[in-house]
This record gives sequence, structure tokens and C-alpha cells, in this order.
Amino acid sequence: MFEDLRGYLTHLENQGQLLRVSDEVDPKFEIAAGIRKTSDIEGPALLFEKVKGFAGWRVLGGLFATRRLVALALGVSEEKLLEHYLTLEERRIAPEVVASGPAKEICWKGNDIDLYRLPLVTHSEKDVGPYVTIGIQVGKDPDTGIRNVSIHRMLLLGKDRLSLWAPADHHLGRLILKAEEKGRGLEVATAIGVEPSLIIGSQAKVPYGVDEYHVAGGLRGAPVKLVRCETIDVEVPASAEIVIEGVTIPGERVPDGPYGEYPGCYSEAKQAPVLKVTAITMRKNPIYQTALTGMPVTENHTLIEYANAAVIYREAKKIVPEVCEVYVTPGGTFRHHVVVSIKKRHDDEARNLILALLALGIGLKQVIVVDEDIDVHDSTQVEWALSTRMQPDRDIIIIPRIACSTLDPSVPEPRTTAGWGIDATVPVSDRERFEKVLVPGVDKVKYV
Ligand SMILES: Cc1cc2nc3c(=O)[nH]c(=O)nc-3n(C[C@H](O)[C@H](O)[C@H](O)COP(=O)(O)O)c2cc1C
Ligand SMILES: [Mn+2]
Repeated sequence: MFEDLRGYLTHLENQGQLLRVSDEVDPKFEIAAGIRKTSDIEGPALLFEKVKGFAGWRVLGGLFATRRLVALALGVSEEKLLEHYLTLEERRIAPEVVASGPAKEICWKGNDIDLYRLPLVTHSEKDVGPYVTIGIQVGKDPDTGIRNVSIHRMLLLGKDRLSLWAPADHHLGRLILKAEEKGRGLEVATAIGVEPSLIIGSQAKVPYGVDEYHVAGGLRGAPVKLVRCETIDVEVPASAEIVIEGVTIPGERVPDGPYGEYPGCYSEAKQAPVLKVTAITMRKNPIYQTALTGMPVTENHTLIEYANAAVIYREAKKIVPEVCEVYVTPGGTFRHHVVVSIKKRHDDEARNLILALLALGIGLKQVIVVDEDIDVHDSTQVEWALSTRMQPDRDIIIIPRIACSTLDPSVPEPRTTAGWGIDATVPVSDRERFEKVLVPGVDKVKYV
């Protein structure tokens, strides 16, 4: 358990997983280039200590660039990440509100508010501008007051204006629409530079009405300490590096994009709500954090992998009691494709599983089901199962028109995709024909 982001960075540095970059870097592309490179070579997280045009600021990037970094943040082994995550995600520990904290060391209100003084990063070649990409947004349901914590990108629009890309299929998007129905804006705080369990917890696929601060508490094994915002009725982590307080402007939308998105393509300009900033507070010598998305694998992918795998595993267990392994694949952006292995006891189990997972509502588009002897992580074994255990006319199910991610560029209409499933399992009554060829004694060979 780490007290705050700085405590975690010390731990990372001790593990050789944080690199300080002392050369000056431009927040336009150069920081993102560093994150791209470290993501591609399974490198360390990067702390940029000299940022062009932003004296006194440091920028952290690639904090979750690899699975190893996600495992370090949770304090578990990389090999057993899903197993540990499944247990940790189920624990709930309520947050604690404290009187004050380091997040309040500096406070800009009124005319002092100036987003241009923050080192916002421009990431990909065709991005329309600089974005905040890894702040946790906190908002409350206008009826129940229950909090939601999630991550949404924000485009810099002016001194005190940001877009807030929170579509209706995410909880914050719903909260904004609910407030607008009452003719109000939604108060939203964005905390940047928080202890890692808060980021990971914000990605948990928990139902509407579950406060993700409780999930983050469970992940870290201790309550998250919160402070009240200055200008809005929202609570934020007491030791956040930076907090941007604001209110959405009811009914207002701005074009947001193009932006290099997680499928590895640019999203076209979308209509996004607008946030009017009411205060900015921060620690002394603040660390601004940014995250890259784009071609898999980036931290935008690693952060979602286990949240998705966990919800798929739980759902799969309801349909097939003997689910073995679940793998959401990197080529499938850790969102669109999953391979599930099962111990099959009757013939149509796999088909039911495919239908249930396509209906899960997390953006799955392709579900492959294999038997327990296939390693879901090994694409050659999965392909072998497809090539020897599957007949396309019998074993492929295509479901037209299911709800999907807003960002898949192949879909004919926004949010609507076809889904497909492949049952690559062996028929129960006919197992002998599929017996694998084995050579006896391979494990006794010592000379190679
Ligand atoms: C780095 C990063 C950036 C993200 N950016 C966005 C975004 O701009 N818009 C969005 O809707 N979701 C974005 N997400 C995904 C949501 O934060 C995620 O689906 C979250 O679990 C939604 O929370 P909810 O279930 O409370 O709606 C991002 C995730 C990560 C890790
Ligand atoms: Mn939520």
C-alpha cells in the first residue's frame, strides 16, 4: 500500500522501474514519443524533469505502460495478476474524509485559473490539441448523491474550459445527462497524479451506483483519504498532485477530436460536453501525469485488461461452471476479442457462453471458446483449435446489431456492431477422433 503517488514512485525507482529523464522535452509529441517507446520495449515508467515552457513542473508518463507495472501497482505477481485482481476487486473499503491534505497546498480561483499554465500534452500526430488523459473524474448522481469515479479525456479549450468526453454508455455521461434533465450542470472534479489503486479501481467494471473509491480502497487494503473540493460538492484524494474543479455547461457540446484512440485509429470529432473550471488546486512542485493511447499496447490497454477479464470470467462462470481461463487479447485491443477455455460437459455450453458474453455490454465483438487443453494465451494453439476442431458453417454464430464501443472504426453505425462467436471445442460424444498425437518419453530427454 502506498500513501500517495510520490510514495509509489519511490517504490518504482527502487525496483528499477522508473526512469528520470533530465533532457528537456516538448509537451507536444516528445513526451508521448517517450511513452510510445517505453511501451513498445516493455520499459520503465518515465518522469520528465524538464518540460519546455513549464519551469518547475515534472511530467509523469507510462506509469502503467506494461503489465509488469500494473502488477507492481497492485503489489502482486505478474503471472497471477488476474487471479489476484479477481479477489482484490471484490473487497470494498469505504473512503475517509479528512480535513485537509497536500492537494490544497496551492489554490487558484477566479482570475488565477489558467489551464495554459499546466503542462498538458499533445500525444499523436493528428490529435486536435493537448488533452488531459489520465485524471480520475469524480461526479455525483443528482438524485442519490452516490459518487462515480472514472477516467475521461479532456481537450484544452481555453483558460478555464475543457471538453469532457464522457459518452452516455459510461456512468459519468449518464450523470451529466441526468443533471441536464434538471436544467443543471454536473459538478465534476478531476484529480491528476493519484495513488495507483485509484486509477486501477476507476477501471473496474462495477455497476452504476457503486462508488469506485470503495473499490480502490479494497485494492489498496485501506481507506482512500479524501478532502472536500473548494468550489463544488465533490470529494477528491487528499494527496492528489492536481485537482481541477468544474461544472458542465448544460446543453453545450463542442467538437472533440480527431484524437488517436485505443483501436489504433483516430476518432473523428465527437460532440462532447464542456466543463467550466471553477478552481485548480495542487501540491507544491506538482507532478502532472499523462497517459498515451493509440496502437495497442499502451497504458490505456493494460489498465482495462484485467477489469475486462474479471467481468468476463465472472459472467462465464454463471453459464459454464468449469471455466478454465480467460484471455482478452492485445490484438483485440484488450476490449473486442476474448478467448475462453472451458471444461465442457455437454454440447451446447460453448454456444450459450458466446451469447452471454456478446450481451455483456463491455464492447466484446469476438468470442472464441476452446477446450481446457488449449492455452488461451498461445495464439498458435488457439489457431490450431480453430483449424482442427471447428467447422465454420456449424460453429460460427453471428449476431447482427449489438451495442458496442463508440470508437471501433469498422462499424456501419456508431455504437452498433455485429458480434461473432466461434465454438472451437470438441463434441463431447466424439472425443476419440480428436485425440492429440503424443510421443512418449519427451520429458525424459535430457540431451537437448
Ligand atoms: C487512460 C484512460 C483513458 C480513458 N479515457 C476515456 C475517455 O476519454 N472517455 C471514456 O468514455 N472512457 C475513457 N476511459 C475508460 C473509462 O474510464 C472506463 O471505461 C471506466 O471504467 C468507466 O467508468 P464507469 O463504469 O463508471 O462509467 C479511459 C480509460 C483509461 C485507462
Ligand atoms: Mn461507475
